Amino acid sequence: MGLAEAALQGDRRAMARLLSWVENGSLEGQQALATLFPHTGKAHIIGITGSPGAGKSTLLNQLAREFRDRDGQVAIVAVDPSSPFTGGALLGDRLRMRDLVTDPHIFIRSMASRGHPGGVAHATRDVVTVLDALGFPLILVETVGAGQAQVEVARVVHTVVLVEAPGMGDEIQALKAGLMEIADIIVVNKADRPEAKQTVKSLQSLRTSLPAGHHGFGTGISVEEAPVVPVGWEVPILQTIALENEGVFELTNAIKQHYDYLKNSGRWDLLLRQHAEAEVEAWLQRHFQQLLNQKIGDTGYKALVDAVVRHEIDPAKAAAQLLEAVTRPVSKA
Ligand SMILES: Nc1nc2c(ncn2[C@@H]2O[C@H](COP(=O)(O)OP(=O)(O)O)[C@@H](O)[C@H]2O)c(=O)[nH]1
Ligand SMILES: [Mg+2]
Repeated sequence: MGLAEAALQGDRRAMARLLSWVENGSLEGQQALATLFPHTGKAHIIGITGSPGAGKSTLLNQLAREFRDRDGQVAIVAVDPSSPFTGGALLGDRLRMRDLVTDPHIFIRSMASRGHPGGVAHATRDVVTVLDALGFPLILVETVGAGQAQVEVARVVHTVVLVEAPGMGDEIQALKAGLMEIADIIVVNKADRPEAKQTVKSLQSLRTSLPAGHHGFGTGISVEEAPVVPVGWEVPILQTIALENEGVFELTNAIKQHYDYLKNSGRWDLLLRQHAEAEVEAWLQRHFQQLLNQKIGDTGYKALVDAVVRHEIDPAKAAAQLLEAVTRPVSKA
């Protein structure tokens, strides 16, 4: 029996090894992904994003317990290298996570953000695919909300929860990073702080300043694919005190409501199509990159770019040459 089959039958050791393969983008991992693919498509995948220190991990810790009680099983994928799940956090935080780590109904995976040739987003997608195939009804993905790689998370998940902390001016950063555009639910955590009210207010005004129907269109989705139905989802702004488990139940409700909205409005199918396209595109790029490495190599590639820099060859012709070299049949020596 292969590792994928063993994992499908609930073998945790097999699961962990399988995830390592997949995370490293190894050939075995690719084969396992192919075996598992027919079993995917059932999980609700939720992204938890926001600046470092906003309280994402603490919130996730509480959310996971809540969802475990509702849905039986939860998987957590931490892409944040400083996550307490990876041991990179303060002792107090680590202690809070400890019972979670030993909970048989909660599976935690920390991503080593190096190693995968397709980058973090691709690695995360592959890991999520495995967890989906293994039957986790809910998969929570924690990412630090900075940079393009993080905005790419939107291509992996169905529901994006943006976590903000009061008094950090984060809302402006989130807007700049394009996170406001992709958020389905906004959470102001650390609502025990007096500045929380002000943060909620400024988020409300930022939300209304976004163009109507913006939603989900910050992720490279073409306009033709816009749903026929009205947008119909007003991004809620919730408050939580993750440390005291306050507002967490309401957040799980909002997440469930967003899931129902996706299903009932037809946006779910649209999302699946967008994800499928993004995945095919990512694989295409990876295959192409591999061929490029095999047939031209780094030096050959650089030489061609140098020629463009010297204006000896135009960029379009350089690209055409690369394509030709890559598709040329291997000559017999
Ligand atoms: N006052 C307060 N502190 C919190 C709250 N939630 C988390 N924290 C603290 O904020 C710090 C950062 O939390 P963490 O979950 O690691 O944030 P992350 O970097 O976004 O994952 C930790 O020391 C937490 O104990 C909260 O609701 N109120
Ligand atoms: Mg964290």
